[in-house]
Amino acid sequence: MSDTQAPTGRRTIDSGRRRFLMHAPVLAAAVAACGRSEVGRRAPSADTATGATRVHERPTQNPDSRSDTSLHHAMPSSSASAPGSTAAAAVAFHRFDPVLPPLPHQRVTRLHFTAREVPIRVREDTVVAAWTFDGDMPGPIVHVRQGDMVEFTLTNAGRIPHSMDFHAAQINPKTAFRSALPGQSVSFSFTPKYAGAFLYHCGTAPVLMHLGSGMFGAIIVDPVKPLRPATELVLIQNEFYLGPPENGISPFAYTKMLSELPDLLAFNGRPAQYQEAPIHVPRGKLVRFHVVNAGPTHPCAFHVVGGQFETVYLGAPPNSAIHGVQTYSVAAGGGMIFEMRADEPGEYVFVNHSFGHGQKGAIGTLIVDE
Ligand SMILES: [Cu+2]
Repeated sequence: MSDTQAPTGRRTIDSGRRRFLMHAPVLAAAVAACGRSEVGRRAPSADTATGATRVHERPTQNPDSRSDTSLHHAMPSSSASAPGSTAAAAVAFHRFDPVLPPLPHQRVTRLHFTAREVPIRVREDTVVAAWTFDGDMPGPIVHVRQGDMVEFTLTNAGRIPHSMDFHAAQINPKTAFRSALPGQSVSFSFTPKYAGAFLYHCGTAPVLMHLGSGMFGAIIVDPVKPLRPATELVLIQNEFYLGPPENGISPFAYTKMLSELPDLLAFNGRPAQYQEAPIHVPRGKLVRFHVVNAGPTHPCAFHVVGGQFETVYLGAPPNSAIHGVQTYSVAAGGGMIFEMRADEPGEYVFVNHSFGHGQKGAIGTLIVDE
């Protein structure tokens, strides 16, 4: 992240560049599908000096966001692959830190994310061709305060269009959530009106493909009056739909996404990573889970074995709280806040209690220390 601001402005589609991209067959299909609405729905004008086809920005339109409601998109069977020369063996595993970062001191948070397509090792034997914000899946955890301003810029360093959709924003999506073409940037600002745990994701068509390929993360919005002190964790569930590996790297598979039978699930992008390396919390102290479900399709029935939730905030805290809860389902595209404490030390497994999905990786261990 940085506070660099990139300008937005007129977008140019260079037909020569597009022809060049078409030489990579898998990528070409993704480019064609993702860029189709960009080209087909805007009136291009010929630039007689360069021969390029220029498309003028129309800030009141965002054809890409139609994918949220449209039903039919011709898509390739797999996503754009990572570069063929990238050896899967060189991609190292790293655990995703689940700890909520501290609130910034300033009242304006400036974020600059970069959209990139990179391979990520999600477990010892699996490297995926991810589409990412800032090179990881999930993207950076954002922590802000209700009523404070967020100034956001997305720069697209990828090879196909990408965009950003913050569920913490109330804003005209046709302008703010429009796609940035490769090499270009989009900027917008918003002020979160409600506290809560919110999803962010790429909204470029088809959203299923972009969200399902790794372009998601969480923005945690604190209420104006802080909640009780707690150990605060962020868990973002997602599903994996993978095609056969190419050069040891598994592409995401759009047709599998449509079939809704995931190969794997995970909290924070790596199946069962917190069983391999558990999360430690102190005995008798409050633990607050910010559970966000990136989906793209299935709910997350969040449960802690051996625990009960003192409080679950169904909507913006501190209101809409329910108490004494065993399991509560977080919808795809949703987020909820769960609070518990354990008085006995031990190993408490947290899980998606839709157990087929827990078994596929939506599971981890909380160790309550002496
Ligand atoms: Cu995208």
